[in-house]
This record gives sequence, structure tokens and C-alpha cells, in this order.
Amino acid sequence: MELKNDDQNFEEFHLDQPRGDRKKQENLKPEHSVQAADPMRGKCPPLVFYILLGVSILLSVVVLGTAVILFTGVSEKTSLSLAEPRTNISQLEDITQMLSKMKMSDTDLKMEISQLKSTDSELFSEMKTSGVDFKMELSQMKQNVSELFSEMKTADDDFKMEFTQLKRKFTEWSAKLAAIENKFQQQISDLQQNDPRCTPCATGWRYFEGKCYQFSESSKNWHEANLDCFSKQSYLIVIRTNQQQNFMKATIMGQRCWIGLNDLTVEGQWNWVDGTDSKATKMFWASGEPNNERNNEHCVEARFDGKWNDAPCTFDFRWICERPSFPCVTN
Ligand code: MMA
Ligand code: CA
Repeated sequence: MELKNDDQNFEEFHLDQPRGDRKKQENLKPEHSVQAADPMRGKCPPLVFYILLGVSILLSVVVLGTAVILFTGVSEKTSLSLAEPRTNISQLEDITQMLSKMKMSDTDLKMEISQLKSTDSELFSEMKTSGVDFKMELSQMKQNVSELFSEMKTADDDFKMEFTQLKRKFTEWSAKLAAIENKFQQQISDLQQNDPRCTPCATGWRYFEGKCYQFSESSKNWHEANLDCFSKQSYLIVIRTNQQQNFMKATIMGQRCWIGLNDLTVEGQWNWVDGTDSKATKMFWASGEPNNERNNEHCVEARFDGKWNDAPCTFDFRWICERPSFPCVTN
């Protein structure tokens, strides 16, 4: 801003002086002005003067040249060296900044490491403590489990003993209850039979202990007699109790009569027609029977005295059919 181009400078410089002075100055000749001002004019020989002038001019030129050379060299040098430090300084500043930053981050890192270390040690200590606690708890639990097992074993033994006792008691009580039930049922049946409004058996059938019986009027072989009963939704009499045996004996009144027992399937294995297990019921064999005379006696008769005898199935005897009684129907 302050600097102006050469033309302007020139203008400003010459505007200070009036135009006339400038003309006068331009017209001035250096020789005339020097000659006029020099008091030594005429005293010194002109050759020496010119030599001195030449030498001084030469010296001035040399000095000026040297100065110019030096100045340009210095300025070049300074311009070069001035630019470099600037970049160097900025680089240095950058590096310093980076270093400071690095220092800071290093401090931060150190702090973080120290924190991590302390956290780690805390964690380790905690883990150690909880490990010890865990071990203790585990040991306690093991002990508890073993105690529980032992208790359970004792309880199991006790339970087994109690269960066995209970089973025995149950069997006893079941038998007693069955006996009571039987007696009770019999009493009901008897009551029902005595009740004129109750008809537990169809006409022509006799009621006895919950069942209906029909004594045949004719005689047939065992198979025909068996079929006759089946046709009447009944079966040949099955004798399970003393009462039934006595009832049967009283019914037949000394006549030979087929009952529902045979060993037709396997010799010596006596089967009741309704599937009742013959080994579980009392048998009323006559003395010396069954003898399977002539290897041909597989059906059972009640003799005149009611006792049982194995006889040939082809014999014709009277027979007794048996069937469950109807529930009591009152009008
Ligand atoms: C006799 C006796 C029985 C046999 C019958 C056959 C009367 O009893 O020997 O064992 O089954 O005869 O009728
Ligand atoms: Ca016989």
C-alpha cells in the first residue's frame, strides 16, 4: 500500500520542484558545477585529478559491485534460509504438539493400565473369595445330599416295613370283609326269597344263595345234559361250598345226577364248566374215586349219597342246571 510504482515516485519527487528549476538542473553540466565549486582548481595537475577520480570511481564501482554481489548473495541466502525455518518451525510446532499429545495419551494409557491392573487384581481377589465360598457351599451341599440320602434310605426301609405290614393287614381285612359281604349277601338273598313280591328265579327254578337251580325230570348223557343247560342260559351245577353240596344232595334225593365237572381235556385234571378252579374249591369225592375205571371215566356224577364218582360220560343220569338269580323285582 505504501509502496507506489516507480512512475508515481518519480512524479512525486519532481512535483516538489517548480518546472523551471527542473529545466535549469537538466541543463546543468557536471564539469561546470564542479569547476565552479572546487577551490583547488588550477593548483593540482589535471592528470593526478583524473587518476584520482578514475581510481575513486573504480573503487566506488568495486565497492558498489561488491555490495551488490554481497547483498544479492545474502538476500538469496536469507530468502532461502528464511523460508526453511518457517516450515521447520511449523514442523517443529507440529512435532511438539504431537509429542505433547502423545505424552498426554501416554499418561492416559498409563492411568488406564493402572486402573485395569487394580480392577484385575480386585476381580482376581473377588474370584478367589467366591471360589472359596463356592467350594464351601459345594462341600456343604454334598454333606446335605449325603444326609438326605441316608435319611431317605432310613425312610425307605421304614416305608417298606410299613408297607409289608399294611399289605398283611389289608389281606386280613379283605378276607374278613369278603366273609362279612358273603354273609350279608346271603341274608339279603334269603330276605328276597322270603319276600312274596320278589321273584329272583324263573318259574320251575329254585333259588339258593343268589343262584337259581333246575333239577331235570329226565335222564341224559353228560354232553346232552350239558347242552340242555346251555340252551337255558345256564350250566351244569358247580359245587363250590359245603352249602351247595348239601343243597344238591337234598335236591337229588338219592338219584344219580350229573354235575359240571370233567377231565375230558387232560386225564386227571378236573375242570368246572364255568371255569372255576377245581384246586381252589373243596371236592366231595366218594371213597376210592376218581378211579377212571376202564380208562373211560371222564365225567362226574353225584351218587345216591351225594358223593362224587367219575363215570363214563355216555351214561344217562338226571342233571342239575345252575344260573345266577335275577335282581329282586318288587311290584
Ligand atoms: C362202581 C365203581 C365206580 C365206577 C362205577 C361205574 C358203582 O360204582 O367201580 O368207580 O365208576 O361203578 O358204574
Ligand atoms: Ca369211578
